[in-house]
Amino acid sequence: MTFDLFDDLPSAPQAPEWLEPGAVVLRGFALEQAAALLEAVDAITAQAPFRHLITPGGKRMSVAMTNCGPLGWISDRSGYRYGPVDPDTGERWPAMPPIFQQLARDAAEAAGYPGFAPDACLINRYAPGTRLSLHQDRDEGHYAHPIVSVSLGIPAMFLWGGAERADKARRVPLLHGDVVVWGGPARLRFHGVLPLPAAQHPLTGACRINLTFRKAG
Ligand code: MD3
Ligand code: FE
Repeated sequence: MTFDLFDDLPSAPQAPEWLEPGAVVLRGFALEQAAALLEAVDAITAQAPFRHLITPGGKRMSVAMTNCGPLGWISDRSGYRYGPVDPDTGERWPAMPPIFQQLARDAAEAAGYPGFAPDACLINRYAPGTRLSLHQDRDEGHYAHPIVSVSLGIPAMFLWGGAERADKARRVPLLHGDVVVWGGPARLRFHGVLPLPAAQHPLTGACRINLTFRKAG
């Protein structure tokens, strides 16, 4: 097990941690590929830059987002949806790199969902102070497929709620290299991210990148 100056925490793959049936944290699952994943993010954002989307209610999201793969998640005054084209460039979203597809497939399989073939990868960028308020992911056609999320860079405190917005939420720290798989009964849980504390990571600087893989089409 190795420790570093930045977080004093183990940086090695761990045994699966089940949050509840259908939701499992695979600590360190993406550590080995982290640098390659971040290089691929740089190539994607050169084609489809990070942007702050506007919610249907007219608010600017504090998380900066972009996408890769056949479908991308977008929000504007007319609503939330998935679409094949980046509204900022008029071009299709960049292709999903093979290392993304393989990691999503491997993580889903490790959580009991073999054969996961996502068609959408939302890339979220958090700076210190960025938050994501409690919400459900309900814009995908297929709740039968899991969602795979990959955390890179500085740590975040994830909020894991219940079936109702008012249900008490648990706090789950998500660190560089952690992968979470959400499926079955956990798929429609309310969830969010607390405002990020200031921190530095050697690979990302003062930022957190989260990849979420979905079957949206
Ligand atoms: C639980 N992103 O993009 S990833 C999102 O850290 C989103 O960027 C957060 O919530 C982030 O929609 C959390 C973990 C996650 C993703 C999807 C879920 C948790 C989930 C879907 C259902 C339940
Ligand atoms: Fe979400």
